[in-house]
Amino acid sequence: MAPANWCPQCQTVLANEQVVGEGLCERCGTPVIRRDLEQWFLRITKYADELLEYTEAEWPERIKVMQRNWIGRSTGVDISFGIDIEGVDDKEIWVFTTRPDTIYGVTFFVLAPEHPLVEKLTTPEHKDEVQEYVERARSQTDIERLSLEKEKTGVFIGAYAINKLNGERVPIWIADYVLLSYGTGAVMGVPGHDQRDFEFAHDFGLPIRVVIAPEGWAGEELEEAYVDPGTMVNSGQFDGMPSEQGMEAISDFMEANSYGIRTVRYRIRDWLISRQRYWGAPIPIVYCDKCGTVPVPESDLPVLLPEDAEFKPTGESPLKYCESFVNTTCPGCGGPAQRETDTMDTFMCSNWYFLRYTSPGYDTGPYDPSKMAYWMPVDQYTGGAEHATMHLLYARFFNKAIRDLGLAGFNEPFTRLFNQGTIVMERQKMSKSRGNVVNPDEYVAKLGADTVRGYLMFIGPWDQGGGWDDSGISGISRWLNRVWNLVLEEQKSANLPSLDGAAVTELRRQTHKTVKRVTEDLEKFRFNTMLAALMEFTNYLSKIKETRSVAGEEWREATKTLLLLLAPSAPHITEELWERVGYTYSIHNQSFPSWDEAMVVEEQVTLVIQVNGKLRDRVEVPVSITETEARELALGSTRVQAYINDRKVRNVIYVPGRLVNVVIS
Ligand code: ANZ
Ligand code: ZN
Repeated sequence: MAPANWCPQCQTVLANEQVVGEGLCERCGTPVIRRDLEQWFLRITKYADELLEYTEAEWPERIKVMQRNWIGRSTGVDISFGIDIEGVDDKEIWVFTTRPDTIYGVTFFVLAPEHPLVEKLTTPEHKDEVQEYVERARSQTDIERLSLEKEKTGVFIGAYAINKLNGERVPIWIADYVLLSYGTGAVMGVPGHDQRDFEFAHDFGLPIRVVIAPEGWAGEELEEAYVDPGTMVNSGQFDGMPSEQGMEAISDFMEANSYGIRTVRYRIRDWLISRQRYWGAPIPIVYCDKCGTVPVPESDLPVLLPEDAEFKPTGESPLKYCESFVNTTCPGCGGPAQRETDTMDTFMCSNWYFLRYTSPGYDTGPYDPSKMAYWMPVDQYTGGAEHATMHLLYARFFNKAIRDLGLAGFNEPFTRLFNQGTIVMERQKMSKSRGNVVNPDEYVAKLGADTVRGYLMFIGPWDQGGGWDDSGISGISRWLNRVWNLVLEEQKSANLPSLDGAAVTELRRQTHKTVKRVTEDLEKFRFNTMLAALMEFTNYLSKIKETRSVAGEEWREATKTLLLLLAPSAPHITEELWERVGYTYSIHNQSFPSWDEAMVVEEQVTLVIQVNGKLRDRVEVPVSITETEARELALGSTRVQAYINDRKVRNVIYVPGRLVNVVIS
């Protein structure tokens, strides 16, 4: 953590005078935005590349895409342009481009209106117009400014830039579609091959030159920018090259002549964590007249918020005028000193709260390192997708930073991430203002917590959510009542045939199959299909209980398994049943049932394959084989093939689970 005094692009630490004013990084020419010295930043940019990799994190693709876009890595070239104006010391301006192959197509040059060079380069006769434009641009958001739909605006500042590749002089404009905060805050205008530049040139009558020819191009004018690869034209010694190759050749050429540097740029900026408000963890820094900016030593951590702060309607943080908090002694020299009164962004705490869960009572540090090593990383993290680029990215960064400080032995905080869906009401998000909020407490009071919980699991795939429906929840309630009766009720009829032979085998098979389905669904968070499997199993057992005597051990085993499988979903009712049936407390301390793979293999049947009604082959297939699979199997059989030879297949008749008859001419 540090006040931002490094270049956001090349990470070079800047000289102090550079930070105080607006300036350009001496090493890479990036504008260094003037920042309030009291703002604190975390250097997330240092981890940008590592954050693009998810080798140890099994995360949903769309979250990874959102994070990657947020980080916004682009490879390209920083190119130096000369400046043609008397009396200016800066003899060059740098641009960042991802398309060095288009360098011969530059017909103008654009600076962000706030670029530090604008004032120096604007010629006297353009001053007023430029100043007015800069004011207007400052009042817009980046999103407004970058919008493709927006009409292009801009003004010429009277100066010229020199393209060092061909010596051409091009006019320098300012326009709000160029942002100060990205790249070098400057763009080489290539209207032939960039749509924004195309529109700009079109609106202001600037020349549009084709330097990457589309296939079959015969010199005609373009109707819009041609942005794909092509053949280089109007590009001096590079003419005739495929543009992808030209990209490398031109980059090499510029690097060899020291006016281009291959570079990687990121959209992500360092994380500003300073907040001017009371809530949030205090930033543990002390300012001393003698020693300067001094970190609070570890032995004095944590710095706690004062409880006697007064809240006044001043718009300022109450910490600023809370003397008991502000005034302290310097950890360096023992003299009087003042505390930092900014607090940290609350995302700072959500970076690591789960580490504290591993040892909540530990009082000599944030967490017990051995407990942390045992429990972390988090195996399964569930949260909303709205946190994709804030909390979830910050937490990954924080983890990597503490790892590098030797405080964590793992690379990613959350091994597996799952985004839960939303429960909606009549296709609308529940909200107080719409008055469509379901209050779960009422349903818990009426139908029980297990029912509400079960219904939420059953309502739809966990990552998609679903629509709340009162008849759906009563379905769950009825099912749980049936489970209750199934396990406890006496059989109605006393003289039913006993459960034996094939029926027992089948019961065991169904039990093992259910264990397998439930276990696999549970691991994949497919709670809705898991409950469906348990419902099917309940139905199956109910039928047996109606037709067979269930006095035997096999039945007891089957219902015991049902309870164990249901326990995570309906913890209360299963605990109660567990006790009533006579097992020892508690059901939640039992091992989860396991299955025998041999018991779950599908039953096989023999499929007869005929050609024109005559038996030609037999194959063993699972009973669940589909018609398409059966047909393919029959037609693929080598024996059948021998009969078909080059004759035409006229028809394929399928009798489910029994035969396939191939009719040939
Ligand atoms: C010339 C050029 C020619 C460009 C061409 C593109 C196509 P990404 O991919 O997002 O990194 N650019 C650079 N700095 C900018 C700024 N501060 N504000 C607005 N636009 C900026 O975008 C890189 C491209 O965005 C750069 O490549 C530059 O336009 C523009 F046929 O340079 B290009
Ligand atoms: Zn001091």
